[in-house]
Amino acid sequence: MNNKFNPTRRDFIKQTGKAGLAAGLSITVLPSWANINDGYGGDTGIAEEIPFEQRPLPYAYTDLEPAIDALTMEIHYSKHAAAYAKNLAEALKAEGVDTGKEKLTGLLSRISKYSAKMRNNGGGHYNHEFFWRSMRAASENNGPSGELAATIIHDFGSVEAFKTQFSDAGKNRFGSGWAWLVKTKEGKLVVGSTPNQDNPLMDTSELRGTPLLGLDVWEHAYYLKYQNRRPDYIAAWWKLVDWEVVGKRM
Ligand code: MN3
Repeated sequence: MNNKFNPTRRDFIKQTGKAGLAAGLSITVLPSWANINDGYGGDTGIAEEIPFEQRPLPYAYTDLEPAIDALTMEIHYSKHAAAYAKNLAEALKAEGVDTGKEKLTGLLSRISKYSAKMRNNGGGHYNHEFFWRSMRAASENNGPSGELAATIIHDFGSVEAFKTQFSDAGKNRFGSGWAWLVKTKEGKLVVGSTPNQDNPLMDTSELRGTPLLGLDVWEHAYYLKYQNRRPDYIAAWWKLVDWEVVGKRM
């Protein structure tokens, strides 16, 4: 197994701990990848910026068990997601995108001007990098807090009502796609879904806004363990959501 792509949690903490010391902090609340306010998602507002290359996972393949099994994580990350990153690199080169100047969120906000290959793989790469960092090892009593919880309750009625709506968006997405929680231009939280590897940053998408949480409901994300039982995968996945990251994104 390649260490570069399968960091242990200890390595991860060691790295981010160093970054925290370099920044004059005793400990980092969020690791360095969570520099979430340096990108501009076109007319959708400020969205989490993501590099054009695949980053190491912030946890080991085994860390999300039992909700997501290690083999699914390994194949999902090292085969499926790696292919999106590779194909995106090809499309960027073929279509003359200067990745020194362009940002992924900006490119996605003007995706209608690019090829289907750019759309599928630019979206695929962004969505997976976003997804990996929306999760952490499962914990009990996991839920939103603070301003995020208050806004969810304001916009959906309750946290449970929000989770039901989000789960339904994932269950009801026909074929392959994603369920999302987004913040609209007007500052309202909205749940929806996108087909294939589209996302709410794309100018081609019906659902527009700043993504706060995304769930991969492609069969490759759950089939080994859950087969056709997408609802069971979604129910188990809630235990993995890193609400701290979701709150920072808001
Ligand atoms: Mn996937």
